[in-house]
Amino acid sequence: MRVLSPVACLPLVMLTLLLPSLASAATVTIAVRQPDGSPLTDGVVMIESAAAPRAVPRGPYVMEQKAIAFQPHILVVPVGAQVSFPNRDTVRHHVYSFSKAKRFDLKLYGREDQRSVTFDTAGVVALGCNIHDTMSGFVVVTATPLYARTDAQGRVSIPDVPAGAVTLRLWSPSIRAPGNTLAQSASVPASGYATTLTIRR
Ligand SMILES: [Cu+2]
Repeated sequence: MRVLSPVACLPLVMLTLLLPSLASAATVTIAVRQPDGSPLTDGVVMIESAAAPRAVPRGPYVMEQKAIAFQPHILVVPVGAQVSFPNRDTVRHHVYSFSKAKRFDLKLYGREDQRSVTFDTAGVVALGCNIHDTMSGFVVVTATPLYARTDAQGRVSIPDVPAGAVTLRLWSPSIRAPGNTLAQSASVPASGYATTLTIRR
């Protein structure tokens, strides 16, 4: 019988310690449908799991003012992210928010001028411009690193979700519910999880 030396055993022990955490991470796939069955393309899906680490900002995060509009219309960032607000227009903008998650006011500034704001509380921050009433945008600030925007088919695929109990949270400005949010609990098996969320009228 061959006896393993303590040195040869060491990698095995390390592998055993690593395996459970690798094996229990699953991919969650969600299709989001509007009441008429068409895909919801401006949704943000966030998965809350007690076993997930806290989201870490990896910027740069940019919300432009371009052609008298916020671009992108919706920006998702982790808590603590610093977002710059460059003005790409020839006119001046005055960006503000009255949202609970972040109140701020960037006084009139002109072309290629830049201001930045740090978002330190999770929640949805609605943006407006004091000069242009039609300008509307959102910064969605998330504490969980497990998030994604729905694509053109209304789908998200989120890897590395710890197996076990989670809360699926869906936000979209078009959802007519408190906080424009729908929440649902789910149990994610290690083999992966797929579901369809349909927004009620
Ligand atoms: Cu403006």
